[in-house]
Amino acid sequence: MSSSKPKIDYSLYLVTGRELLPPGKDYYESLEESLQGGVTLVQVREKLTDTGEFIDVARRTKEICDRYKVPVLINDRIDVHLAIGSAGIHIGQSDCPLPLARQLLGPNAIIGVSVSSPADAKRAVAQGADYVGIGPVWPTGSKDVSKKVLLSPEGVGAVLDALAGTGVEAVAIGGIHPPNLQYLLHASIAPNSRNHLAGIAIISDIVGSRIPKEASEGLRKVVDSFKRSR
Ligand code: TZP
Ligand code: MG
Repeated sequence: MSSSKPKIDYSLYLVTGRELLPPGKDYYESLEESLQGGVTLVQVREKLTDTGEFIDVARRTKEICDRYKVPVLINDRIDVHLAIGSAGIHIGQSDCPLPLARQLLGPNAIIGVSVSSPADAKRAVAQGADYVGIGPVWPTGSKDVSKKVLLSPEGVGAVLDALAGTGVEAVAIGGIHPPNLQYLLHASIAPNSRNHLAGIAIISDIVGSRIPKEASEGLRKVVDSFKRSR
């Protein structure tokens, strides 16, 4: 087991969601194709109530990702993270509080937090988050965001300003697809600090694709060219 914190490439962060697979498409096949297309980080976010089943899915997911040297994070479930030895977890605002998660997992686990405002982001930084997921940016079918404020790229930029100089990286999430990606990356550059996104987190554009390799390649190309230009 590694004794130091892994360095994470947040460029193309795949969040899983098996219910969005096209009919007949196998979850593991889709995952592997997306890794071939350039996914750099994977979060297992499955709506499984059976813990044994969740552990099986997470373990197999990690076995596949290990072959591509891509780290795996587990949504919310500290027990599943510990069971499979993943790189860390991702928590929402009403999941296990970050200070407790850090205490339980130790300094070397990656802990990411969902944030939707500059205040959320500042709190996450103060409490030791490794990265934040900023969203929802736009409407999406993969999560009920009906009671959430949709941030738009300008709202993402305000959160990025709050992170400037902290060393905490950020991805955006929610309704991101090829036609709006370029706009998101440029329009979200923080107005006061020029801080920018480290990457994007995606469910449906990749998981919902019949050809996840191509979907991932397309997104990755845009992110890479944006990051090269900064
Ligand atoms: N958190 C905010 S929006 C969202 C999550 C998990 C879903 C994003 O999925 P998609 O399909 O990429 O819009
Ligand atoms: Mg959660």
